Amino acid sequence: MKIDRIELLHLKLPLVHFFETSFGRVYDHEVLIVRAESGGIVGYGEVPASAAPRYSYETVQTAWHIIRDFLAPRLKGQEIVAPGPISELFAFVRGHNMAKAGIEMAVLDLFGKAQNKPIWQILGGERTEIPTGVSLGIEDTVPDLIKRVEQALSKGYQRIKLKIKPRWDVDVVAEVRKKFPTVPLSVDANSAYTLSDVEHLKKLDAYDLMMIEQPLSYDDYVDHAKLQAQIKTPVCLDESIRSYDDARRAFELGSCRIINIKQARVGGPYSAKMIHNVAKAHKAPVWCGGLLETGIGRAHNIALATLPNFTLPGDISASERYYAEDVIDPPVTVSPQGTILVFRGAGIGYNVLEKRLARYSVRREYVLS
Ligand code: OSB
Ligand code: MG
Repeated sequence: MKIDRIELLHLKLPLVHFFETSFGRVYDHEVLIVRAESGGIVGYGEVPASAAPRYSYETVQTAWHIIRDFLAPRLKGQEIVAPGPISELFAFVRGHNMAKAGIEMAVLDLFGKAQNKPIWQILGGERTEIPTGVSLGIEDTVPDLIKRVEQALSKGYQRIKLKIKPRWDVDVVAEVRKKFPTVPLSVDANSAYTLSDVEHLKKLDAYDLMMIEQPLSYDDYVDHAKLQAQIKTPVCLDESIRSYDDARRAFELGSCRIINIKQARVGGPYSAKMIHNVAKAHKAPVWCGGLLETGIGRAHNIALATLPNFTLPGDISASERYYAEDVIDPPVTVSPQGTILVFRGAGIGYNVLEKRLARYSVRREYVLS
């Protein structure tokens, strides 16, 4: 298969509710949609990079630059013989995993549609229904947060993840745990702490948390290993794991017991699958994280989460939690049991609403034609 054209769309979508992490509050989200065409078929991928380099150094602007000036030209005239990692093709660009992932997702969708198969089957997934949870941001008050937890539980979500930061952590978790004694609960610090906080973080061990996600620096393995040795709560790494080798290093050092896999962060669905495999070899469970994706990235995440070692509920929530109008039809919904039924259709299995892409686009351009 040859890629005839690639169009990039920069979308800006208002969130139904602001989202606050240890690095700040956002009211809308910016992403790139990669629209790749081959022989009249259209494949879609997503770069959920956001406007500012907070979670990652990548932004929608850096991804635009990297795709337009380096990655897309590399695809010109290139025969892609099978769905799979296109990482070798892009290895000449260091880093910029989100930009690479957006293209790999679009190519996978193209192959799925060409072969009339859902992308999860091409990836080797097995699940027809995936368990799911929700990630709840920092609120102005604890009662506000408790209300959000109640809402999420009434929708069926199987586990609640709370964003924490210094001064919004142990006391907040204590109150939530008191109100919901048996709910599967986890916390995510997005690198808000250092090893000097060990004594404070140890207090979280009292609340039966499934895990603490990325408590320390975004590029660290050594301090996380020291922390894991001193706390009972399993450490889960998110930001620190960008590749198969990162995952291997983390397991060798004892830096974590769980990995949050985001295909955008690790360079695409096939790198994500390799990390899934190395975790499985270490008998460590994984789950599928999210970056506030539109329905396009969300569909790719659902596909990834059908792989067998995605045994923990992920951060793949219903479209309505993020956006009043998603760009896919039907929107992603969550069952009262807290599961998402895996799509049956070819490729990403959802119809992409081109009119909505147009409505939310602030810029679009053919980067390969
Ligand atoms: O650390 O998992 C994270 C959102 C934006 C940036 C980082 C993270 C998150 C989430 C939300 O936790 C996941 C989602 O619901 O898409
Ligand atoms: Mg995280």
